[in-house]
Parts: sequence; structure tokens; C-alpha cells
Amino acid sequence: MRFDVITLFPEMFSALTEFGVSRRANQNSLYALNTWNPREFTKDRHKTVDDRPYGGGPGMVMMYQPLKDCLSAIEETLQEKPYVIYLSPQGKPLTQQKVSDLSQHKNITLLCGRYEGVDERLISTSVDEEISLGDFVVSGGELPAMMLMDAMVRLLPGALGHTQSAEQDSFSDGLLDCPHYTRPEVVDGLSVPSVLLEGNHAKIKAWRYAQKVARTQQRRPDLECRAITS
Ligand code: 4GT
Repeated sequence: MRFDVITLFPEMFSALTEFGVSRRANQNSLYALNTWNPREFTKDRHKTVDDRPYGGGPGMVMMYQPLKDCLSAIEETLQEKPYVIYLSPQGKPLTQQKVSDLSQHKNITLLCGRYEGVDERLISTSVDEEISLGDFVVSGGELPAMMLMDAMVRLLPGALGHTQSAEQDSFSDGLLDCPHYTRPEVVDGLSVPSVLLEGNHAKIKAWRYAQKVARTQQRRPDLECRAITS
């Protein structure tokens, strides 16, 4: 898998290549990550990437031309066209199913907006999908892009160690995860649920499933889980 990221702040992406599961997956060549700075595709001596919005209003808008030329340069390095994603609050909300579907693409290009966002004509002509991480605003698309990439990378075969597993994650079965405990058995007077200490693995499995269903109903009624207790 190969990611090409269009960003004014390429250094931010060392968060993925230098830490944890995403670092190891990168070192093991499970994915490649290239960054492209639209500032290098400007034509004026000030290297201008933004301009004032037509119609007035606060803030600046990322200009069409540097982004389009940046995208063309990316395409020239690839055999086939990449799947182009723009991260913004106006996008379709991301789900684990969507992450899983996207992780099947060989070449993904992520466009990271800054300021008030990107000229709509670049989005309508060149973006395959606009995705949101949720109903909140941050100051740039870089952190959302990294979250999306991290979510995809950890699904790649070999990314997680054998003790970890993507199958046991929240949402892999449409439910929130169950609570987890580790040693000691009692801390600050707080005990581990006894079922987890008794070694009856069928009983543990049933307990964990019941916990997942109860938490999902309580915390996320919008996920409308069916309360089957098997
Ligand atoms: C929130 C999200 C996102 C932003 C989200 C364009 C300029 C968008 C700043 C950017 N805020 N991007 N992807 N909820 N801000 O996913």
C-alpha cells in the first residue's frame, strides 16, 4: 500500500513513521508514505498557496493551481490513478467498515486542507471521496489524515503482533469493546471481576459479549445493536 499526502506541514507525518504499530509497519514495508508540499508547486516568488475567498468573509482558501499541479506530479509517479481523499467536516462520516473498504486500495492520495479549506473546484474535479472524522473542527486536515491512515495501516496483514488482533477491536462486530483488566488483582481496593479469574473460557466469552452489548446500548444507542446474548 502507498500513501501520498498533500500537505503544507509534511514534518507532522513523522508521527506515523516514527512511533508504534505504524512505525513498525512502515519499516517492514507494509506501506510507503510520501509527502508533497503544494508550496513547491507555486509559480509566484512568494510561493503563495492561499488567497481571499470570493464573496468575502474571514480566512483564506487554498488555491486550485498548486494543488492540481501537485496532484498531477503524484500521478506521474504512479502506474494508475490514486484514490483521492479530502478530509473535511463536510465529508461522509468515517466508520470502521469504510476504513476496511479503503484499506483495499493500492494507492491512496490524501489532501490535507488548512485555513478555511480548499477551492471547491479542486474538490469537484479531483477528489474521489470527502471524509469526516466526526462533527468537530480542527485547524488542518493533517491529524484527521493521520488518523485515517493509522486506522488503515493496522488492518494490513502483519501490522499487528499475534497478541494484538483487529478482530477484537471495537466496531469490528459493530459493538463497543468490553472492559479490560491486568495485574494486580486488587488495586486501591478495586477488584477484577471474578469471572475473569476463574478460568472458565466459555463463561468469560459470554461475559465479555454481554458487556459489549450493555455498553453499546448504554453509551451508543445510535449503533442500534441487536441484544442477542450468545
Ligand atoms: C475537522 C475535520 C477535518 C478539519 C474532521 C479544512 C481546513 C478542514 C481545516 C480542516 N476539521 N478537517 N477533516 N472532523 N479542518 O474530520
